[in-house]
Amino acid sequence: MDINEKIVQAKQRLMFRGRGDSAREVDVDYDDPRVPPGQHLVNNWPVLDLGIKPEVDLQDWRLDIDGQIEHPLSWNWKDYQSQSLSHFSTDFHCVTSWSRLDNEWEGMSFKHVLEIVRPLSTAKFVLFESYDEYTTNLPLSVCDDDDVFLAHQWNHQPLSRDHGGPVRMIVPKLYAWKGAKWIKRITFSEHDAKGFWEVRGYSNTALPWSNDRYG
Ligand SMILES: Nc1nc2c(c(=O)[nH]1)N[C@H]1C(S)=C(S)[C@@H](COP(=O)(O)O)O[C@H]1N2
Ligand SMILES: [Mo]
Repeated sequence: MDINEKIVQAKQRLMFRGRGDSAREVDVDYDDPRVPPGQHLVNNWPVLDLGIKPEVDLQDWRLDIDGQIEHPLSWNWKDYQSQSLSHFSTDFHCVTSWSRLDNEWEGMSFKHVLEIVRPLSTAKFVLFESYDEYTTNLPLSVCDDDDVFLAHQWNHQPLSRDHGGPVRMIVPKLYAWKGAKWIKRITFSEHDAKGFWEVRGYSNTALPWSNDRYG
């Protein structure tokens, strides 16, 4: 599996293009209080990845959760499905400037994950790893929120491979790169470790409402 460096560089250019540049104001929808600064609405759902869309059969799919927790685990598809699953309706903000409102999801609340694995008091950060070798990182305090979840259905259909199926993370309050598609492993840690885009100049905090795009 090779990450497509051209795609990586093109995405970096897109992200940095807007830095301090008033020309981007044309994209701002001032009338919609749900659209963060510098974002515009789309009706479609663009696909963003590193040039790899891993194909993970349900019978091979595993989600490992490990690190500073009382109960490390490895869920297969049946284990995942037997957990308590919920519905979510959330907005989606990509740092390349598009936003998509009112997505309907089914998935597993991250609070439920935390109840099962029980982080130790030393756990302060969470690292997410994907089947395409993508990574992204978050403070545990940010993941421990009612609207953070693992998603396996979007608008009442199984989450497509393009969008990160079988299962991806969704963190609605942050730019979408913080939501790992094709999720494979979640590791709780004492220390922060930057993920794929965070080491390439994206913000470590990724707050759309603060226009917080670069690190
Ligand atoms: N595994 C993985 N997750 C990923 C990415 C990726 O390249 N690989 N790209 C991120 C970025 S930059 C964005 S904007 C969203 C895009 O999700 P979408 O393709 O479903 O719109 O996924 C995020 N999660
Ligand atoms: Mo993105």
